[in-house]
Amino acid sequence: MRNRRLATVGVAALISAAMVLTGCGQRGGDGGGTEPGGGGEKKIAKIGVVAPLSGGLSALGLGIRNSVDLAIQEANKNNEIPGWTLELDAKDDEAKNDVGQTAATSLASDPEIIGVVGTLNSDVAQAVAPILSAQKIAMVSPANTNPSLTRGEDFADNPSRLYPSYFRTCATDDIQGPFAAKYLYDTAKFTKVATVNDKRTYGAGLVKTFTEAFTELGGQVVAAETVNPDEKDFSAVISKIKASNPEALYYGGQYPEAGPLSQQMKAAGLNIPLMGGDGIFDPAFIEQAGAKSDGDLATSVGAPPEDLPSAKTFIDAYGAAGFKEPYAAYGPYSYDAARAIIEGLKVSLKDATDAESARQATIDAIGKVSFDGASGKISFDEYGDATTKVLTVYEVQQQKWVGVKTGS
Ligand code: ABU
Repeated sequence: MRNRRLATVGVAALISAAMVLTGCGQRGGDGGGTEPGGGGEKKIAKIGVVAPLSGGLSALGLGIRNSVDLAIQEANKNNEIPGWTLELDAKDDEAKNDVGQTAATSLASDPEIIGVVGTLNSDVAQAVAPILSAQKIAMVSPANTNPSLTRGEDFADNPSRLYPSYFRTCATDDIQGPFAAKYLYDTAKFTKVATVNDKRTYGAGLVKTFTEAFTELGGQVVAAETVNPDEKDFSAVISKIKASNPEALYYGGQYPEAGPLSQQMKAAGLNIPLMGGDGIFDPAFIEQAGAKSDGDLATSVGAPPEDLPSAKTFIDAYGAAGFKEPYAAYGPYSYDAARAIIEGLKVSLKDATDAESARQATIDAIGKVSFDGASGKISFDEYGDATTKVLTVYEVQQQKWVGVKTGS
């Protein structure tokens, strides 16, 4: 009899071990505490990240990943979702649509994935969002600013939500472009500008909204040029722009191209400020643009985090966590994106047996969140857009980005 009981205990232990090894959704938790019926075992829900973790834009992508990691570590430590352990699964999209698509497909095939923070790039999001949406996986971007992702191509006149599982914590380019236009026209008093965009969804869309607002204010766009993403020699486009005699250049794209463009403009004698959007707001822009970049400008999402009382806890915790890379432009927004998912999970996982069956309830709960985040108040409108829309103009002063105007 005693031997039979020992054998039964042994088989149970083997099954339990096999479930752990085959990833059947329960592992020993690290948050402590025995849950009713859980026997001390915790179920697993994973939050994915899709962002550029390598390549030219990795300064932004690694800040996104680390900030999500911090939110997950804190939620586990504080046992915020009793009975569950949250895990991070970060995938590199290399800022490329096809790589992002592969990353999203891999995440979507994992039943433990319940939400994803990302992407950085709006066009990568156009490839990723349909895949995650089809599997009812919530996606919260801290950085996609192209308005069509939430409100469709006709976002101004006939908005229509494209992906029911897509949300974002940042402001959008239909606000960012006009915000920059108003600064150049009203504050800097420039009436003639040239524009250049990198032909990608974000860059082309940003220049369009800038141009509409700048001309409406009474300004003139004296040259409108494009460059190819990854281009590094801008001599031809600089010659064309120089001939049109602009007072500033507005660039739609990101810092790996904007930095060298600014450097080459000044070297060619075109000593005018280059202004861009959040895609150029990183110290890497200044490093590449060089000593003559003082006076260049960028808008970025939110108020400067170091001026925000709400961001102080995040900044301190990020420092204490010992990440190698800075949180960069989207740190507070990425932390808030992960927090929005975690707030949703507090509702959706409460009585759930597994992560996969709680996906729709998670999307529904994220749509209703309202909390004070690192970047400010976090909630979403009926399209999945952030209800708080704050932007800041930064200027390069003595080789550092300095906030010069914040508004909404
Ligand atoms: N918002 C800047 C990051 C790039 C993008 O939206 O494509």
